[in-house]
Amino acid sequence: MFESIADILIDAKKIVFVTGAGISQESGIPTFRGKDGLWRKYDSMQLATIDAFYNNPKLIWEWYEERRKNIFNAKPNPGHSAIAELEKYKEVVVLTQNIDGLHQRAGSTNVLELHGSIIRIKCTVCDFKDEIPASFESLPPKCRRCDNILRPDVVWFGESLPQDVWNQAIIEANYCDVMIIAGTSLVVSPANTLPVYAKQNNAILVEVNPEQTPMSTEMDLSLRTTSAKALPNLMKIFEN
Ligand code: BJW
Ligand code: ZN
Repeated sequence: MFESIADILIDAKKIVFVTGAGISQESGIPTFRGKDGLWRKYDSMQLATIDAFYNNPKLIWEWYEERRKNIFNAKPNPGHSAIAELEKYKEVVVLTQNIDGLHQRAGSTNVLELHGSIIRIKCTVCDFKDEIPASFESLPPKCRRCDNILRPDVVWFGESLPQDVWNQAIIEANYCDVMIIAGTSLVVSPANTLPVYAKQNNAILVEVNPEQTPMSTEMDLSLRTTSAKALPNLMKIFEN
């Protein structure tokens, strides 16, 4: 099995990764739907929708601030590093649903953040956007341009993905030789359609996930282990 992936990777010109919360699990960041997942503990509709935010902006902000601190203290794991390392040998694009910035901190240079970023803020009214300062005076923070409340620059349920990012993600999925799908349950649309675009254009699909996903039967290969174990192993084929 390993030899067949090795051949595929060595021949590939462009490799696209589609990543989700599972790739950061070994950095100590909880997933959403797994055993210790956030949506097992909290109701997603009470925390990850614009209605929930307007209902209680302070609560939502406190939740994001707690997660931001955890993410700030986390480090990229060998899965993130292996993807970054692969840029030495191949054209690599990372399409991530994660908002944690760990791919970039590991050194990946071509990352499209489909669901936004926890380190950015945007205004609920005007087009002000910025990086989050070290700390806020009070929550929810106010826009310095129009004095309305700011929100985390992330994509909640029922909201569109950033149009330019999504359009580029479809292009990347259409034009890759190999798509490696790591650490995502593939239940959230539209990100879960990316492997379909790749498959329609004859890309090889490889899944890295200890559990099955709704698309497992479409994969050319499924590695049923964690990304911090599987991805560095895959990259060993380029050594020597
Ligand atoms: C490991 C591992 C290890 C563990 N190594 N692997 C009905 C009403 C309204 C909307 C909808 C509806 N029906 C469908 C929709 C659309 C909706 C949707 O898909 N909902 C489904 C849940 C049903 N999608 C949207 O609303 C999206 N927008 C949209 O569609 O716009 C058009 C539209 C507009 C209006 C109405 C309808 C449509 C936006 C989706 C935004 C998702 N936002 C979140 C929160 C982001 C901010 C934050 O973090 O706070 O994004 S939700 C959450 O899910 C987060 C993730 O990015 C996303 C995906 O989760 P992911 O990454 O796959 O994680 P998990 O936990 O699900 O899976 C982890 C996997 O890793 C597991 O498989 C493990 O086995 C594995 N694993 N350890 C490798 N060590
Ligand atoms: Zn504003």
